[in-house]
Amino acid sequence: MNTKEFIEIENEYGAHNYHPLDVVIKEAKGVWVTDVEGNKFMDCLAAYSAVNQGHCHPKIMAAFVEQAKHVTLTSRAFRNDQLPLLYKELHDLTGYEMTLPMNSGAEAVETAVKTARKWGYQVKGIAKNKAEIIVASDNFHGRTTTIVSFSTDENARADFGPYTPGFPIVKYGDIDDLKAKINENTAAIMLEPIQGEAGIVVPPAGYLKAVEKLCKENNILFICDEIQSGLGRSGRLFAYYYEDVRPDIVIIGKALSGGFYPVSAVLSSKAILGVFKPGEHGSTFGGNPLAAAVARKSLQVIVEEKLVEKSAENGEYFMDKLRAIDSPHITEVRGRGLWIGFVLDTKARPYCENLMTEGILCKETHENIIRFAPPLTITKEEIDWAVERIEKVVKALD
Ligand code: IF1
Repeated sequence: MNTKEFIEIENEYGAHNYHPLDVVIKEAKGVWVTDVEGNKFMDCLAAYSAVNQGHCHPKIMAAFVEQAKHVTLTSRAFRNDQLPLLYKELHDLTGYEMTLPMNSGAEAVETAVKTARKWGYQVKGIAKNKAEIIVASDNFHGRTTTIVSFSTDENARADFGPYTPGFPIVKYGDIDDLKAKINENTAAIMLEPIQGEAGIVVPPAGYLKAVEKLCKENNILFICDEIQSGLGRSGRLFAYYYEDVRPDIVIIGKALSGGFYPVSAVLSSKAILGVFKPGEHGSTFGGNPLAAAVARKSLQVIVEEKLVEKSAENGEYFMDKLRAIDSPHITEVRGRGLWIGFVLDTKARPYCENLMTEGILCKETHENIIRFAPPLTITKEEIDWAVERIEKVVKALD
């Protein structure tokens, strides 16, 4: 079957909740993917940072296949021999005392929300059903009904009400707005330390530090959603490292599985995750041995292959080269690590379509921003290859 035939079937039988580029991928390895026609492309999206380790990483694949031969799912009614080791390794890597495992990112965000509310009632003493969790404008935390309730993006939110109450929204990066919205019912503030979907928006210097201080002063939990920004993408293990803060709760997902499987988790202290007693929260698949084995190997690959350091170094290299492209349509090149927002004064979609013709896959965010976020395994030579083509596409559209 060819590209056109696959697309026809997909359009006929699948819900149209996406508008993908018309490339039907059949194979992938490292930074490269191949479509059903045999065309090769560089992947500059990396499944929104889920494949930081590169596609089909051989070591993660081996762990996946090996574990699949033994046991894949026990449910949490019984124990398995992988989950305890994942817990320990996450503790050793991040310093957080405890982990609560889930599957999708949205489920982990929901878990953090439930944690903060329960903590608000049981530890802080907030009056019944009054707990508030402050979130930021232009946030992206997932797609459940509660999470879209506090989205400021009408596309993500419209016609999904009635909405879950209890989520005041503050302007991202504005510490005074946050100060004004804190009250005795505030249980937590939840932020992306760098906003992804908003267009790789880095907050003003000192913002996260000021948030942490306000949280400490007011007995409020500081929650960082590191689902997209974490595990090396930003050039640090976690993006919050840039301001030397220590969130009370960190949410991870995506690259936790190197793209093999949905694996997410909430990291926190014993005092905070201790609010959950048996039966109060869970998931059929969360913490299953296949997920745990894949996550263990995915973390090991990040450390062993120095992907965090590579992201920092090659991100600078990539960004410098992009900044050197001279075009009246480029308004800004920004980001951290291999997480780059290429801001245009015009629609980004035609650029993405032409980049695809040149052999580069990437995705616009909002109307006018292209994000470049390749697997962290990308080499300088591959970046040179990409920049040559990006420059060609930019010039052709000038
Ligand atoms: C889609 C965006 C990226 C996330 C953060 C939680 C989640 C995500 C910071 C939920 C998910 C994904 C979802 C995916 C596209 C993608 C995305 F454009 F929508 F915003 F990456 F930028 N927190 N982000 O970025 O995790 O439940 O999806 O596992 O919805 O199409 P999930």
